[in-house]
Amino acid sequence: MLTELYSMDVAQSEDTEQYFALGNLVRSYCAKNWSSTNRLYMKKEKKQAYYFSMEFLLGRMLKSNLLNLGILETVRGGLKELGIDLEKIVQIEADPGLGNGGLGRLAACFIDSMATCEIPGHGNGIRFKYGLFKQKFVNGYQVELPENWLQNGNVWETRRMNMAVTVSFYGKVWLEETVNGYMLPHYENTERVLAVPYDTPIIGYGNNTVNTLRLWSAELPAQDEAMDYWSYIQRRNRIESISEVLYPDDSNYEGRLLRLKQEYFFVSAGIQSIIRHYKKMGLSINHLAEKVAIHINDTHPALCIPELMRLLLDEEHLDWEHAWNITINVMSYTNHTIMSEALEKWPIDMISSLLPRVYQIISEIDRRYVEKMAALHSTGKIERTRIIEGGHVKMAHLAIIGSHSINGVAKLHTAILKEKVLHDFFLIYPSRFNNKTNGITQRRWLMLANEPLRELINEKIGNDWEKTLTELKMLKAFRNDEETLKELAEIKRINKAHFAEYVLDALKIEVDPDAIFDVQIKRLHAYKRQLLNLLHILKLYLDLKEDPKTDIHPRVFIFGAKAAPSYTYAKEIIKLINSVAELINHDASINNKLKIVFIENYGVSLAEKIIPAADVSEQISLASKEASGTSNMKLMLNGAVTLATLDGANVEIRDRVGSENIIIFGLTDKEVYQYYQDGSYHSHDYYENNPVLQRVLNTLIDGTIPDAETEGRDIFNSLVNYGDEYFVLRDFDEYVAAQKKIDKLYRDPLTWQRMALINIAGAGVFSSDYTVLQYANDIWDVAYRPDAGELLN
Ligand code: Z15
Repeated sequence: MLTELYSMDVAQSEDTEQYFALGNLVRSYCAKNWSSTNRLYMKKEKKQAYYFSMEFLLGRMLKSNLLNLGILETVRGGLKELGIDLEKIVQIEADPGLGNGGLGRLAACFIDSMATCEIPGHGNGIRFKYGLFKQKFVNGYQVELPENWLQNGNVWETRRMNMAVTVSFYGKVWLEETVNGYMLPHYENTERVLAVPYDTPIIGYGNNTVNTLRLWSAELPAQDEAMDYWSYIQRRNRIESISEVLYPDDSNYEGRLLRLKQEYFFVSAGIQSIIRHYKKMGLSINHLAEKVAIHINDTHPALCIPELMRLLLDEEHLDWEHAWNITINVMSYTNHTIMSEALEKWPIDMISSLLPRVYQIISEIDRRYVEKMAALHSTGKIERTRIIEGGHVKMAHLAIIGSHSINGVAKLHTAILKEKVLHDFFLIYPSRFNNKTNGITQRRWLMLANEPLRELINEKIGNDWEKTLTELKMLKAFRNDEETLKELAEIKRINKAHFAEYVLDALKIEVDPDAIFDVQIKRLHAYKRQLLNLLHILKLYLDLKEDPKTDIHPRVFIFGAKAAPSYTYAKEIIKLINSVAELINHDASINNKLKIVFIENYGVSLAEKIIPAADVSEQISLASKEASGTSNMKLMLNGAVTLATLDGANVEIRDRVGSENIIIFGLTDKEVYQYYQDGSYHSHDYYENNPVLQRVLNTLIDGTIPDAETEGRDIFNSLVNYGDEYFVLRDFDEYVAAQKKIDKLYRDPLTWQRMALINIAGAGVFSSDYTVLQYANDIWDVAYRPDAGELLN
């Protein structure tokens, strides 16, 4: 292979060539199964599920492909004989960061699990030229750099020019009656964009299934090349900008025109290609819903609904009622947040000028909704739930009205949707609402990221868990087996030492593998309360300054977090954490009892290093605000003990491991809603009445923390004087007490390792295999691996 590609042999080759040679080899190795999977789906006319998502946060694929193909060890051994270290060459691959955080990583876990569970299910999204920005710290401030992940090419993708479709924007549209009585649109002056698909094989684990992730790239259509040279260059740039860059906002809506273009671009391209494929099978469009399910991942692809309507009406000439029926049966929608700032609403002007025909259809959906509901519900409820309201198109309302299923991502989250955030809709469409608790793939997050743990588990209980993660419960039998608990401790110690090496190398910070590794890795957002973590660190610092003999077990606080570039407050928190790190890490009198490690550029590849080394998993969002969380699941699966509020999937983690094996603190969702109702939270009182907290907060403004005056002042004000929106001060005391408990538990190694073991044993239900099987069964009505069905009982 090396010879074919680069006319050189192994001895001459470098890592990069070796990586691409191996990548090409793997791709051709799975090519047969890829086409046979497609042929099988075609021949059997199997119903297909398409997961539409703005983001797919895949992570590197070489090792995961080798694992899923069952050739990881063979290849590792073969390379070793050639004197090549597999670990070294996998690092060459660019980490495709085509997502922001949880939502994008969930999509990546889902496509892995769909292939493994033999679900005919594919991803549809955008091939961004630039992924999520690369984060650097300069003087402690976040600086964003472009992530040019395609620079050295991408071995996994195949460009399929023959499957390109055209997507149209702008222009004028009017309806005219045709001879056979249809009202059909005429367009004038539209801007046409060529959508070119790049397909990536998604390889199932231990089977012959290879599904497809189809990512669209925007290009200038060929006929436009004939125009004036400079207009041509200009137009080409305009068009190519559509798939240029991923918007870096997580759970925060920014109403940019280019973002709306992106949304329509991959929706229209995806649906056109689905219909084209469907018709190739020679089936009537009337039966579309029997063969196609489309899933809308958050509201970003909600234009799927009017776009499918458009194609059914304008291209297939169905009547409205019939088209609407099909559309509802095809579409389903997942809600990922209750935070109001994340809810997408596009100004009417923007949608109607960019997408005139789609806007006509949205208005008609809205008109019919209001008309139909008038007889059944109060005007108040109808006004609150209609799609077009206050000069905007509300995308969540569109998604709900146009789908047969609406799900939340954890039990608590779904309950809050039904009872609070979407209560009106729940009264209107009770049977559409359901829960699908998130999950993670054990392939990437245990088998690949933590090989020593994988081996230990296999030694103890065999490897059935690799396909059926709930089998991990067998580990409980070892809860009092000292030898197993010691082995578990030894593995954790090895992983920590390994990570410590990385920290020393990358950040020049020395950390002790015998310290507690306390990890908070997730996007920087006020509701996730990295500040609560920081205030506790400051308290420990003050305790140690006052009395250097303060008896605490050494701790390394590990943070990984990117802030949206426009999110000033989040960026101030990053700077503050870095300044506190400066203060503490260089204070000799702290005597290495405290260290802060803020990892730069946190993403999938770094998560794979950090998670196996974690002792404590910080899941401390304000109750009701984190829809699910998924790092909580990855960390528990790797034997970390969770320190958590009763939020998102933390509640289900507690139910699995029992209250003795998780540390819970803080307000409940009910209490938070009670505070909202009676308006009785006054954060200033906590500052006034709690001397410890007051002393800690004063460090933000009294010069204790170097080089963070502005940030310290702003953050102090937000907490003390401007209401403390996320109840940080309210939960402070309980958090400190919970941390004390952690310290005490950790000092009793057997107790701690028993907790770790029970967490691993209880993580089985959080496999995304199980999650996608439930989607397949309850929502999409598509087939799955016959023996996987038992997971559903
Ligand atoms: C995102 O990553 C999530 C929600 C959003 O609305 C957006 Cl725009 C991005 C996250 C949730 O915050 C997290 O709790 C959840 O686990 C994840 O989606 C996957 O459902």
